[in-house]
Amino acid sequence: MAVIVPTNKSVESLKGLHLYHGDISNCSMRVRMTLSEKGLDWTSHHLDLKKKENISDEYFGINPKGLVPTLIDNGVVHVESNEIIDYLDSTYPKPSLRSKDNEAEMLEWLTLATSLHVPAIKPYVYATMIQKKVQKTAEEEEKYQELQTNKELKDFHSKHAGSKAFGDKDIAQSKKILEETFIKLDKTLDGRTWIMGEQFTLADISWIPVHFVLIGCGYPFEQYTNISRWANAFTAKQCYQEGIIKWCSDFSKV
Ligand SMILES: N[C@@H](CCC(=O)N[C@@H](CS)C(=O)NCC(=O)O)C(=O)O
Repeated sequence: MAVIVPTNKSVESLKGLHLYHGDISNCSMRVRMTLSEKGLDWTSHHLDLKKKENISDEYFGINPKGLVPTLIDNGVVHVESNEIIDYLDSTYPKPSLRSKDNEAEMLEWLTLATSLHVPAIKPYVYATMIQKKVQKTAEEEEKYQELQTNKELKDFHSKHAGSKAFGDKDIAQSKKILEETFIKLDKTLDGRTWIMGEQFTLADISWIPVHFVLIGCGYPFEQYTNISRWANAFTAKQCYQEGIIKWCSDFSKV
């Protein structure tokens, strides 16, 4: 459980569920979907990543990496989207989104989504789509350098700072990792409605935002027939409409 003791003490007095999140953020999407699926009331604190609203003393005092989402549950600060959805499911168990047959395998899908975020998902999205849209001004860059202490994120963002840009090498590396992952996901979904079988679980909630964002970036999912069928099944789900579409109707237009 990724619980943070915030330096921004103002959030410790918040009552109920509060979510700091971004409309276009795939990590925020999975938390919004989980809240929706469970019918939980929550207060929205929306941060526009394109306006760099996450780069502030106030927000780094809540989330030390300056990333969205952050969930506050009665003053307790939770970070890391896949840990947040696991926490929500344990704390608010109805309806259960935990695999009855194989919880360990379900949690492996969550861990995989977390571990591929910086090496594969984030670079693909930046390189193909958003690096220019989230380009920092000199002032924002200076503030980011002052606030950010995480080396992996500093290195990641230095690749598109100023006149620099992610290039073919970054895309090729991402594509290689994503291909291996989607071959595995497509095989898993063969003959199954959802990732864990007939039961809709946190594994589906963790991965559909990745699909939504990557397809918006032009990722060629047509070759993966089981993934495409699985993704189509989400359009009828309320949690998909409320967690993703309500906030970001089409990632290709962000
Ligand atoms: N491992 C983190 C990753 C969070 C993350 O990278 N969030 C992105 C949006 S999906 C973000 O805040 N980007 C802004 C930045 O990198 O400064 C999680 O799952 O919560």
